[in-house]
Amino acid sequence: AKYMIIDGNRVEFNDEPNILALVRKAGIDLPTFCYYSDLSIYGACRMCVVEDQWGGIIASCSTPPKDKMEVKTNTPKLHQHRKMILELLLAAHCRDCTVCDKNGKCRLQELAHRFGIKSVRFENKTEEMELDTSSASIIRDPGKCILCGDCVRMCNEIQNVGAIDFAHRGAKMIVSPAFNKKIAETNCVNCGQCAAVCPTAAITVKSDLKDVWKAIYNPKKRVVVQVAPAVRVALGEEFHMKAGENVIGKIVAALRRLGFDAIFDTSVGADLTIMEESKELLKKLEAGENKYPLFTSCCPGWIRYAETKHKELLPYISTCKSPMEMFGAVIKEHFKGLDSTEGVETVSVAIMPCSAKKYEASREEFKRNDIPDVDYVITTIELVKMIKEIGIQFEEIEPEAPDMPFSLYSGAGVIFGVTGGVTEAAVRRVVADKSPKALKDIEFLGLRGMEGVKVCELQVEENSIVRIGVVSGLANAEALIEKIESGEEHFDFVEVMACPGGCIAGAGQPFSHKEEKNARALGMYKADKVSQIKRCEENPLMLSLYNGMLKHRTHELLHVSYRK
Ligand code: HC0
Ligand code: SF4
Repeated sequence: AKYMIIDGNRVEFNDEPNILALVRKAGIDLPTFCYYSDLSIYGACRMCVVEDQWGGIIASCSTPPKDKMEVKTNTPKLHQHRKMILELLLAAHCRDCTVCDKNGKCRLQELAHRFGIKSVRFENKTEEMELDTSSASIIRDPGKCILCGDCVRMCNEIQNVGAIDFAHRGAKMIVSPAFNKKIAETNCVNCGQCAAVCPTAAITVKSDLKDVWKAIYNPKKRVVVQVAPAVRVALGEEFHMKAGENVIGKIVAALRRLGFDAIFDTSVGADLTIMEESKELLKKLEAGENKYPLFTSCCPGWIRYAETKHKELLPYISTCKSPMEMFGAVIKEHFKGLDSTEGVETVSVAIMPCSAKKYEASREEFKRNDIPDVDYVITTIELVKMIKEIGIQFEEIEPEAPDMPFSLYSGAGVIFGVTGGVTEAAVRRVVADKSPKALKDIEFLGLRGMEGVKVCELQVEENSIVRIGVVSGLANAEALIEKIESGEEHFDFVEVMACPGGCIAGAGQPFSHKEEKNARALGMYKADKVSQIKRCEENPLMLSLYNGMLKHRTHELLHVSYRK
């Protein structure tokens, strides 16, 4: 086997892409800002340097391992070098840590602490830079940028959006939208993936906590909350629990203690979505060959991408509102009568793993009589902050169930939170065979797994094969769209989620690497496994909704048109 000598120890390698990966394999957590394993290597931060056997300093992230090469990670030269970089960064950085959104989570703060930096030898050159608060979902604070470029590469390479880039040269260099525009004036799709990889608070997800607290403390408001599928498998990570552990019962209990008046699960909305979307799919299959598939509509980042880059696809995107917005409309309708008799006003809050949901909730299409169906969206991380602020001992709290009358949901609704889940839920609905064996077969169709592109075929009736594409990450979506438009590939149904891996990897979730994301995905499927209801149509709540509130109002309450 090939090997390197790292700090005197032999470390074997085969397909590790760079020395940094090997160093980490050797159990050394080399400090870095800009190395994020899913992105291309940029080598900007120079923190991950190592010394070779001739005393040369090399960036370990951008150097491939070489057989029998010797490096050291801990020498006086390296120590000085890293301290110097940190001090230079700190000299150019805002140091209002105590009031920073990333306080306690900032990589610069963490490394300054790790290196015991007590003072900075250079003059503080921080300039007051204007915040960009134009977006409904993210805030840019260029004064806190350390130019690692992770956000730029995320937005370009993974999301194919290119809303932000480096501007100016030398000391004036910043990351910003082209022509100094505000982020809301660009093609930004609000996915927040830039914020998810930002090591500092240069890009953060906007917070709506103030408004939510205000509503909770107002006795004239009935504050109703829904919790998205993916939140349950990630929130525990912030309380020393394992990634993927399903903590929905604890979340419900915590929400009650926080003062929410009624607590529901967005998976109910997901069941509604499949009831509607499967109708569209069957209609489409009946109508026969079409160049374009039916695209899913539940991801607001994807909707925005289609609106800005692929208007021609809009007629082929499902008219279903997202589960959040369907359920939002149902919730507002449900409490309407009670509100007027009790003299209160229902405020609808959604807890989402996603930053784009904030933008979705603010869209005009989701207002009826000028009132949004979902008033506030807060992220998983914002909910963590609420729980910590009040001091609820999350690890100790006993699980509780959501409220009537919307307390039932299917496992199919829960798996919406992971890439391929929406499709699997739809497939369970449209196949005629409802046996346990058929359910198992669907599990192995190829819809599961964290790959960014999945293709599979499904036999619905004797001689009809349905071709399905599942993509996550918008660059993957773009590649698939190109194949569809050129006629190279044909699909009947395509699921698109903007975030790589689906909602479990949304920008509102705790910071994660591949391992956590994989564990969260497994957690979603485990939640389905233990649920007694496997298909949306088996959820008794659907029957009562369709015979009641939705009887003549599915179009009004559950569908939307983006074709402006
Ligand atoms: Fe998702 Fe959803 S699955 S988008 O990822 O469809 O955010 O979790 O809530 O709406 O259900 C996010 C997650 C949702 C919606 C659902 C869908
Ligand atoms: Fe790019 Fe998404 Fe960030 Fe917008 S939110 S700048 S689209 S990465």
